[in-house]
Amino acid sequence: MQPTALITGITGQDGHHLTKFLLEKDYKVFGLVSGQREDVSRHFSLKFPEVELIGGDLADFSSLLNVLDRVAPNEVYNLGAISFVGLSFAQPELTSNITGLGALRVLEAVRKIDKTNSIKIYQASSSEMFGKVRETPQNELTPFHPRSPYGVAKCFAHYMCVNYREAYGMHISCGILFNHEGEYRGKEFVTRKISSNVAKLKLGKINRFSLGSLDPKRDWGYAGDYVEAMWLMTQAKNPGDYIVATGETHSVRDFLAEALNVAGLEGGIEEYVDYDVNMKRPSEVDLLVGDYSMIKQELGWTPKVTFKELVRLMVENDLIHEASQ
Ligand code: G4F
Repeated sequence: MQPTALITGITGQDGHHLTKFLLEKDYKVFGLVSGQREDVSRHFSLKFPEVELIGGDLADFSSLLNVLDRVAPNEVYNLGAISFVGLSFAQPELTSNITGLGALRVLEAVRKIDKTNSIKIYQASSSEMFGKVRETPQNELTPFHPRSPYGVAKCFAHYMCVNYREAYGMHISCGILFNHEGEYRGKEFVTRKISSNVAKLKLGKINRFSLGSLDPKRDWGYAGDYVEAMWLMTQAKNPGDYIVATGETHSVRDFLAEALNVAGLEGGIEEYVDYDVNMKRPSEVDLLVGDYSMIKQELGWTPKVTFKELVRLMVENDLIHEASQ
């Protein structure tokens, strides 16, 4: 029988990659979309006409019950969240409601609907939970110390998943995903902000642009690789929590320098980039790097796209995109 998946946050970056991945595996895919984002839903439907989008909201429990009742999925991927860390400082309550309580509503709705305890759940946990890191590299046993309302909300959601798994025997897995980027990344995130502005510089549309601190270091992988890890977790006999990362760390400065290099822009960072104090966060995560040996050993997952390939992919994509605007 054709497997069925329900994805929350389907119109986001990971939703795009996961939808493509599951359709290639012959899944019937349903997506939860909030009514306020009609333009986004229309755009998504043009790209993936075979996917059924259903109105509902992570802030509304009864809408989740209705969607689950109608779809009867084999797998639920909870990717929906207020995912921009910067915004979470300005809207901590909204972030807690959607990113934190939203996950709890999904768990509780599945528990109510799923009389045979057969639905498998994937929860998008995050390396932001490590925050002020206690050890390097971070692994599944590293304690959490979140540094943003987003990180705190993700910790809440993560521990709820662990509790529902232990309390009710549900098949719930959390992927502790480190930063993952690509062509569908929103322009509010630093990698896409860099790739799109570097493309504009190259095409002569702008002369300079602004960024916050260039010092923070991240473990950046390709989102297309990471959705395979999500799927492997839902296929596993036993659920679990896994680090999904590349094991390498690079600063924002490294990403910027490589992007300028790919575009063939010489002259150094100072020639193109100003410092924007407004990008400074009340508390920052300085360094993230993940140890993915557990998922490699248990589920056979490894990252494929390297850092340099990722930067090239994003800059080349934005050169095409910006040239057509
Ligand atoms: O691209 P960012 O906004 O990603 P951040 O905060 O690491 O969060 C992302 O990764 C998390 C996984 O660890 C996810 F959970 C989360 O949903 C999201 O996908 O910022 C990366 C770094 C930060 O240190 C930020 O302060 O870049 C620094 N930065 C410097 N200038 C900037 C800028 N970030 C943004 N967004 N814009 C700037 O101009």
